[in-house]
Amino acid sequence: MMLKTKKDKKIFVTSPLLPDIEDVYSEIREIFDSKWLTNMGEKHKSLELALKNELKVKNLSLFNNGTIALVTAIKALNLPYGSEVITTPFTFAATPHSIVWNGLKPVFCDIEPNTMTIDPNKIEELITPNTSAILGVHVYGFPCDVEAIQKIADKHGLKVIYDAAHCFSTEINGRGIGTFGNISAFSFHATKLFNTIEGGALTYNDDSLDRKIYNLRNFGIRNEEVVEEVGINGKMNEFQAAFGLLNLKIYRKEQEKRQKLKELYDNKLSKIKGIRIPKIPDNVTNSYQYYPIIIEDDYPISRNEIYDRFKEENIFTRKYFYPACTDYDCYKNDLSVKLAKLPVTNNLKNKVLCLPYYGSLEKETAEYIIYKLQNGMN
Ligand code: T4K
Repeated sequence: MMLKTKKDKKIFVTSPLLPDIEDVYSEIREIFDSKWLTNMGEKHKSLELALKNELKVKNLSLFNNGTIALVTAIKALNLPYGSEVITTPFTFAATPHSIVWNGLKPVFCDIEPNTMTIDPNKIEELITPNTSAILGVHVYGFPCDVEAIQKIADKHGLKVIYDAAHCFSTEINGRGIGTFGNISAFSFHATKLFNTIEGGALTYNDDSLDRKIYNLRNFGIRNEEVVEEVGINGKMNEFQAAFGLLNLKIYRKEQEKRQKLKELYDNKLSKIKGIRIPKIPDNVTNSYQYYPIIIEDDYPISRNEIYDRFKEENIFTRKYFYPACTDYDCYKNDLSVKLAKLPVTNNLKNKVLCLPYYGSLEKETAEYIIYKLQNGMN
């Protein structure tokens, strides 16, 4: 089997969801007419309201990107300076970096083998008198065990933050994913299912966090004469918000296409010896953000060899999340990182491969990817 397009076209792990360009022009025209480009304008207000409903959350604050949102979430909880935050090493760099940017210490906990999220059974042994919070990541859109984590947090008086970058629109038993824990941070980066080019949001149930988060996002400025807090500039601009309003109208269609692609991949790939497909729990709606597969030891070649062979054919799969955060130069020499027991992470980081996964991926390309995997990449 040959892929017709393989020589002249690069196939990436994702392709951004783009609204109709004519609709974008008309949004830009409105922004030009209004001469209001940023600082919580009309588009910003509309998107905040629309997303609050879409994500079924009580409070939502937009941000200029997911990382600044996460940094601000941690800051808003007033955790004691230098305290420890238990988190996962199986995530994007932004997660532990946000902890460190707050003057706190990430303590890495191993993950659960199916959902690849922080393993609640391994959290308690890491709690010390210096622990202040747990930061879980709903990685690839698989939710953390939110109930078990909340129980541990309540027992030990800890705050809970969720990095929800991968699970736009996910619900657990009909409840918006952004309503669990104290605060959740979403990313609306171009590579995310729902994107505002760059962007993000915080969601939270506690109304009293509203003023704090508003301040932290806007230099701490309350009005022309009052600066209440040492805030940062986390504001989303009107162009980003307009892009989001348009993508909000079309992301469900994109999810439907990805659902079909998932069915195609699932049907064929689940029958291949040596390939495991992690399963999303039945009570959870899928965000359709990533399509990770696990290359087990009984597959004829390794995950890295598969990655290299696809690359030779202009198909760029991704090894999210290899290296694990505990392998980064900036973390690996810390004594607690050296001593951390992370067998599941260290196994899975060498086995996960994210396949191209987006609505406009041609069926022929998906079938070619399947065919190659069925034939040991020969
Ligand atoms: N927490 C978690 C768990 C996250 O995964 C992320 C971000 C964050 C927090 C932080 O949120 P943000 O501050 O980013 O809002 C990408 C994204 O840049 C990053 O947002 C994302 N996670 C991460 C998992 O993936 P890279 O280094 O893989 O990006 P890059 O440039 O290699 O893009 C991946 C592929 O996407 C490319 O091969 C081609 C395609 N692509 C990319 C862009 C930017 C396009 O087709 N068009 C584009 O415009 O990090």
